[in-house]
Amino acid sequence: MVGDIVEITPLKHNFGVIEKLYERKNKLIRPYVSNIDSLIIVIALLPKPDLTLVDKLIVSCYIEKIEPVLCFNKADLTDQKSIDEVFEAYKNEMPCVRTSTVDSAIGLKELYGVMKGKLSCFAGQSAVGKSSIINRIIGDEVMKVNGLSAKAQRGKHTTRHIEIFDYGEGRVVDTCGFSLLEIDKLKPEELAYYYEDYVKLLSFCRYNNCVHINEPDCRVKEELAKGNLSVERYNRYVTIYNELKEKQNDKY
Ligand SMILES: Nc1nc2c(ncn2[C@@H]2O[C@H](COP(=O)(O)OP(=O)(O)OP(=O)(O)O)[C@@H](O)[C@H]2O)c(=O)[nH]1
Ligand SMILES: [Mg+2]
Ligand SMILES: [Zn+2]
Repeated sequence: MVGDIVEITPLKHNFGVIEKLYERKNKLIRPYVSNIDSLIIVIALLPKPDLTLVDKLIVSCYIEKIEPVLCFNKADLTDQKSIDEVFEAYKNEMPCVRTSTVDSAIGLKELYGVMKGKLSCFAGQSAVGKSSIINRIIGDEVMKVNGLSAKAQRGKHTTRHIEIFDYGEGRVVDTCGFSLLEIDKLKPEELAYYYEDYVKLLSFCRYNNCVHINEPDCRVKEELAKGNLSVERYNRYVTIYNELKEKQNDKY
């Protein structure tokens, strides 16, 4: 896996043999990387953000003990208010940065700050601008970039390989865009433990194993009704819960 720490015996012509693979501190299947410190989840106005995908990536990060960062790129095309609306549900939990790789390069300094001294991996849908940001960070056109297909408003899957770059103050991995993700090895009733706000409220729910969906006297539902939690993110939580439930039912 890209990110693996190995011992090799060098052979001729830039070939080598892997002799030993060191234990991985974490790994993700999508993107397919190991040993990363933070995952920078990139969204943009176009392609239309799939926030369920974002939420699944965040859960995967927490499972693997990776720090998630939310990055809203192409900020030059969006007003601050629309970006803040998306950030609202995440900003207490993780760094949320708006960026642009064009014109005056909004937010890139802030992003550098978050990435400093770490191995950061970029992830997200095709054409949100992952490779464009990495080119700005490296200060060179190390990765090819490409536009959206005009008709479908979807990405063209320009990046087709995963590569680590060392830029002096840290290391960064570019990855291929994707739009589907399944969370492995998670029981539906475990999902709520990966939502910080829900964990904080659990002790106030009537049942100590409350999954905050159909149980009576659920504090999460009360806070939702009061407008203290994001209803959109909660609805996506229920979607992911149901997906995990279906997967579980398929198994037995
Ligand atoms: N307006 C605007 N366009 C941007 C910005 N960043 C990237 N783009 C454009 O968005 C398109 C996609 O950029 P890429 O960097 O190739 O996107 P990617 O996320 O690496 O895509 P894949 O490799 O397919 O996963 C290109 O046409 C870029 O020029 C930005 O900040 N503002
Ligand atoms: Mg790319
Ligand atoms: Zn509850």
